[in-house]
Amino acid sequence: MSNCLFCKIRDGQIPAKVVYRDEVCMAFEDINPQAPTHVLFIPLRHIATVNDITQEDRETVGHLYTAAAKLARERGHAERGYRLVMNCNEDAGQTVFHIHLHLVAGRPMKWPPG
Ligand code: IU
Repeated sequence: MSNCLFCKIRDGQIPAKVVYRDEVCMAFEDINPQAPTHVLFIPLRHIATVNDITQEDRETVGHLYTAAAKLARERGHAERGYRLVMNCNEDAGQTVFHIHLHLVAGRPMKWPPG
């Protein structure tokens, strides 16, 4: 997607603090962190919303979770816990239309979210 912010981060056209990258996904620090750890995991392939995930994307989506859990472990968040969130469309507050898994950790969190 030529006009997608996260495709531009993927391609290095917009700078980001990249913390992980492999052949399927990458992760970078959220520009407006909501917790001591706030990292976004994106598939390299552009997928606009969770509504657009297909059967063929199952491994890719699973990959985002395993990569996020690995980073959470590496940063020492496994024991106390962390939150993984993927917002979909307006009511959930999605603002960037390239799916991204938020890894939020390092402070206690409330449920339900606002
Ligand atoms: P959302 O789930 O679509 O609401 O999350 C988008 C996130 O992308 C949000 O937490 C922003 O702070 C973050 N972000 C970013 O990391 N870099 C940017 O250039 C922009 C947004 I614009």
